[in-house]
Amino acid sequence: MTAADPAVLAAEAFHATHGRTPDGVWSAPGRVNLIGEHTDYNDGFVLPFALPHRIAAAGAARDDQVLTVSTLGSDGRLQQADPVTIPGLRPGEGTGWSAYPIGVAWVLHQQGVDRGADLVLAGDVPTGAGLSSSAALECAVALALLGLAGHADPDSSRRAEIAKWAQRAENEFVGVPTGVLDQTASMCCVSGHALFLDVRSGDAEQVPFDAAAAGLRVLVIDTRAKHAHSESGYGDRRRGTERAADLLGVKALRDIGPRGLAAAEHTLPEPLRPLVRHVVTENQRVLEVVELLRAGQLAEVGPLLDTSHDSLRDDYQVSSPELDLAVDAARQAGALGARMTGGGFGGSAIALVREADREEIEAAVRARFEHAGLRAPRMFVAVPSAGAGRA
Ligand code: GAF
Repeated sequence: MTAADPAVLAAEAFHATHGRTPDGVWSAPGRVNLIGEHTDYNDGFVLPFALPHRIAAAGAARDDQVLTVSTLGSDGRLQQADPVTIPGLRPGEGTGWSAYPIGVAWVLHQQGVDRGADLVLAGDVPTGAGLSSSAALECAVALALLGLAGHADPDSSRRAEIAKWAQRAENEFVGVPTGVLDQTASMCCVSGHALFLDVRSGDAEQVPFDAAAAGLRVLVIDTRAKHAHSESGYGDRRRGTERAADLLGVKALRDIGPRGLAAAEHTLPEPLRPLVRHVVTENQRVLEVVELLRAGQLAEVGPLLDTSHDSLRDDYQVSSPELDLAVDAARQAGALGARMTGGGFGGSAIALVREADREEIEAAVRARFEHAGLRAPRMFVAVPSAGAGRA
């Protein structure tokens, strides 16, 4: 642990706010999705891994049912949300960041967990970068509230359930219609592995993913273009795929396999066809990447990342000029493959690169952004890290 460790920062900020040490500190990571984008809400396959970047929640139990939450901003200032009484909460309460922790308390109350708590949050997951800072916050708060109410550290099936509660907080309390990818990654990933999740069945496999041992790196390129219009764009795509599934008479697009794609497209109205094409082909790409990882053929994954990005750009239309530039620059400079990661409309791309080429690729991406008159992107190597837990 270093002084800049979110768990240390949260504990120190808790002490400064409440004049005592917290009863505990829980933290949860952001994620990169290696592949499987916009497949989760179609009952499909995803393959994320956790980042070392985390949100920590330092907390102490209260004797009443009041929740207080503060967050330490990147400027070092604490922002405090208005205290709320957990049993009286209604969706729509809380503004901005505070709706997320309050939403988690609302869901937990429905599960019979309503002990009041004082929480102080701190973290280093970049916000608005498509790296799941919201899910990290939700999962850290969920673990903190459960822990403070006397619940033991969750086992793996309970972790998947907590991820669904965190998703409900986001969907039903905050009002953002996301799938369960980000929360499951934050709760269930383990260090050194990518998580192969079948969203429909809930089956999960920890697939060893040690890029460094293969002389490779996953480079994250945060374009620093925030997800403009992401919420309406995301909801539109989601509704489009649900309508397509309805018209095709299936529960979800997961039920359309690659062999059924041509027939499915034929029966759908023109605007829905590319959405279906993306989801069906993306699910297939996830399965192929998992096979390659199981076989230790990491470098072979590159072309599938490329096709995934092209499908998200051309068929699903959730990329952005900045993401396309990052992907194109990385590919041109020798990346084995590159794609946007997360919901899109801004945020981050990932590039699979040989370690020997990494600095050159980073320089090339930086130069292309500068030439285009864009803010310098933030880049770092993503190492598959641990999921949520008590610090
Ligand atoms: C966002 C959502 F939160 C996820 O549920 C997922 O749909 C992703 O976009 C796209 O794959 O991160």
